[in-house]
This record gives sequence, C-alpha cells and structure tokens, in this order.
Amino acid sequence: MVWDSSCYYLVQQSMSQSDASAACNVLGSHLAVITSAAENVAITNYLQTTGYTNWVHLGATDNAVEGTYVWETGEAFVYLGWEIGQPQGGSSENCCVTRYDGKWHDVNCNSLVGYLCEI
Ligand SMILES: [Ca+2]
Repeated sequence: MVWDSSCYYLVQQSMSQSDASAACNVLGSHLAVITSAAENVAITNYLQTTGYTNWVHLGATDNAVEGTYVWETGEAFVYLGWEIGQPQGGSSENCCVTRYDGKWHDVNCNSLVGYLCEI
C-alpha cells in the first residue's frame, strides 16, 4: 500500500518484534512508524483490505525507558494511537502493535504476530 511517499507491506507471518524488525531491515525497510492521524487511517484501511485480524508489530518500544515509547527510526512520537487504557502492560509489555481497528496496544515484545514494514 502506497501513501504519502511511503510503501507499506503487511507480512502475515508471526514473529517477535525484534525478529520482525530484522526481517523488515533485510528488505531494506523498517517496521512501520506512524506519526499522524492520517497515516494511522491509511494503515488501518490497508489492514482492513487484507482481512488480517491479528495484531501487527510496529516500530515502537519503551524498552529503553519504561513508559516512554520511541520509534525505531528516531522520528518524534508525536501521534498517539493508543486505545483508551493503553498502554497498560508495564515492563512486561514494551512493544506497540496495531490491528484492523487502528487502536494500538502494548504487548510483550516476544508476542508472535504479523508485522508491517515501511519503506
Ligand atoms: Ca512498557
């Protein structure tokens, strides 16, 4: 899916967030980074078209400082797409995922789900 000069690709293969990040890197891309409501809508619409209903890893973690999410590209964490009440997993859930409803949750980084690459 192409939006605003980026290309996004859902991989429906379940893996941990770190493995997913590495897999995107092998393809010359990175895990998707969402920095606006418009981008979140575009990605959500794309996920809906795929019919994939599981979570998908994004490129954000709070591994370094609990409670402070950062994008792996270093882009500013300016848009917050968390579902109400999220993130709530404390130090056991440090990875940000999204799905067809566009509402982000924090999950354990070893959660085996699909992932979204962006280039
Ligand atoms: Ca956390």
